[in-house]
Amino acid sequence: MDSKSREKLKALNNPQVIKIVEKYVKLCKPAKVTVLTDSDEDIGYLRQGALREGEEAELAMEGHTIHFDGYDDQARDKEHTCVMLPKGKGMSKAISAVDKETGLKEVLGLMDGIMRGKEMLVCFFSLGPRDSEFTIPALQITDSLYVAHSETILYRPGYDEFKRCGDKFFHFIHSAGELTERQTSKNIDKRRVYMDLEDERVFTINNQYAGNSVGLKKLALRLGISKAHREDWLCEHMLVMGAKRKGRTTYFTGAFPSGCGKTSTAMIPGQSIVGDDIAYLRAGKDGRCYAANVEQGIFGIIQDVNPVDDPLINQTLTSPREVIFSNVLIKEGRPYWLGMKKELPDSGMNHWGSWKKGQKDDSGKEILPCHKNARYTIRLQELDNIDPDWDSGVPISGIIYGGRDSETNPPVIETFSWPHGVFNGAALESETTAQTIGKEGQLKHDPMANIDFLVIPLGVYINNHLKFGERLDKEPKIFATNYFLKENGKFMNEKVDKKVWLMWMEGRVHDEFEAIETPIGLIPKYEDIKQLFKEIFKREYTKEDYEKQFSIRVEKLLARLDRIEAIYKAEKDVPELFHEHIEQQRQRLSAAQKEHGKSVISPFLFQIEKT
Ligand code: OXD
Ligand code: MN
Repeated sequence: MDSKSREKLKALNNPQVIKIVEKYVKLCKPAKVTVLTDSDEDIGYLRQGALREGEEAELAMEGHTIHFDGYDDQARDKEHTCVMLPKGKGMSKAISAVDKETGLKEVLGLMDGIMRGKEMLVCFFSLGPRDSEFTIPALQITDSLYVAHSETILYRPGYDEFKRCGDKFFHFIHSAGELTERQTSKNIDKRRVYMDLEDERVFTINNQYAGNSVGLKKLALRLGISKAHREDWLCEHMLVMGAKRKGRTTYFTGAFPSGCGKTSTAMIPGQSIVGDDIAYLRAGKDGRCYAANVEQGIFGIIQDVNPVDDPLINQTLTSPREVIFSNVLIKEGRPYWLGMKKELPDSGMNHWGSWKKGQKDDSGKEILPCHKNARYTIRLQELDNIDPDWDSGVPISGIIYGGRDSETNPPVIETFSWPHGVFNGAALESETTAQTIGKEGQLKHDPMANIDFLVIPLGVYINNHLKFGERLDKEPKIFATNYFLKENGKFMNEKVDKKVWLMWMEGRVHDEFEAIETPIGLIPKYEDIKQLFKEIFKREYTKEDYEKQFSIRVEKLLARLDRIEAIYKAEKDVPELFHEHIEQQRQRLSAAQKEHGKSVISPFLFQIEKT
């Protein structure tokens, strides 16, 4: 460590930071240790370093760089991401866990000497707005210049927070491990992401894909869930946005599984974005729910970003500014991706290496020009639609739960109450996507779109949501959306239609639309939706469209309830209220089926809600 770095550490006057740094220098044995502050010079050092060492390369457009992860390191590795459980502690079936003693021994063993010949970077960030009730300082130690560079884009600088936080901070130790000549992680078989909730730290090694490596993202989300549980607030996989109608801004949060429309909801044209991925929710002194974006940037899926479907992001990614592209196709210094609505070149550099159309991988599978989980990394500040209050907690009026569901739920419903809304979120099912390793298109239970990140038992997590509502004087309304309903294999809605559902939800918050009461919740009236389609898109929305999309599919809904019930029956500590909601929903559905003598019931057969 040079004298400059030493000074920077000393100036923090934080013995716990020094202790941690010393510990991992000793264990990981880097050739050099560099400490970074929030200065432009230090931030520039990381970007320049990533280019110099080949973890990134410059592209033709100013400020744009490309980073590749290894061919087998393109998504979150659920299997090797584990909570280290102290003896005697239990965990839900869906959450991978390893005995703490065994896990620590294994991972610390793998970390011995893992940074040999490399530079260790010591960086300081703030999760959530700085110097606020939301702030969680985070110390990142990594040997990847790309990881550290990404974090300077995605997270608020936090060096000064460490002068006042004492030992209350999260810490993350990452190593990409040995690298190939392409600067990608070599020892994928030894990839591990191990979380220690008691000491609020995560070890992650032999990986580079940001969902595994960038400590402050999905790893901090997990530590946050555990901390929120202890302190009675909520840490959620949620966007935060301002919906704009009639000259007012109404804030919503929304939880959607990865790759299911979260970023595009936060980016609906004409609205404002606070955050697109992770939010902290707290009860304010005034009895309202406040949400803050944990991040200051977007690590977004690039597939299908094009001038029609995502005009704002498209414009941002095709003009000069700081952008890291990852795992796209590069030809003559230009990035190409799936769904960009441009013809892709037949060859170039991609996540495989030097690629040509028709190229097969070692297992004989044809390699796409660009990975489906290819990404871009940008600062929110680069967006014209950033909300003026993005850097503080905003009051939330609505919460949206949305899954990828081709055959069951209608495009939008309002739940009956906070507990009914929690029940809905807890029953969320969604088809799997390319954002985690494994098969796509499998229906999976994903409560609050947070199952991949839960580190507390499911029943406890659901109960925390119920209790949170009780602490509020004015709970947000809870809605459920489904953008992915299909008929004969074709989507029933256009991607942009989500704006209509949002405007309806906004209107409901302000008591401006009547709603129809169905067994599963309140749905819009045909006339209101027709009017919104006309106003927003000048498009005709027919009675047939409405009837197909908003029919109540009783049999499918009952089958879903059975699946959900079976999952929660196997869990401990599930609140009784949750089971009551399952039973009530079942009875309402069965009664409607009997009354109408059909298993698919037209929305026109239900009545307007009595107020
Ligand atoms: C993400 C994810 O990157 O959830 O946000 O995978
Ligand atoms: Mn996410």
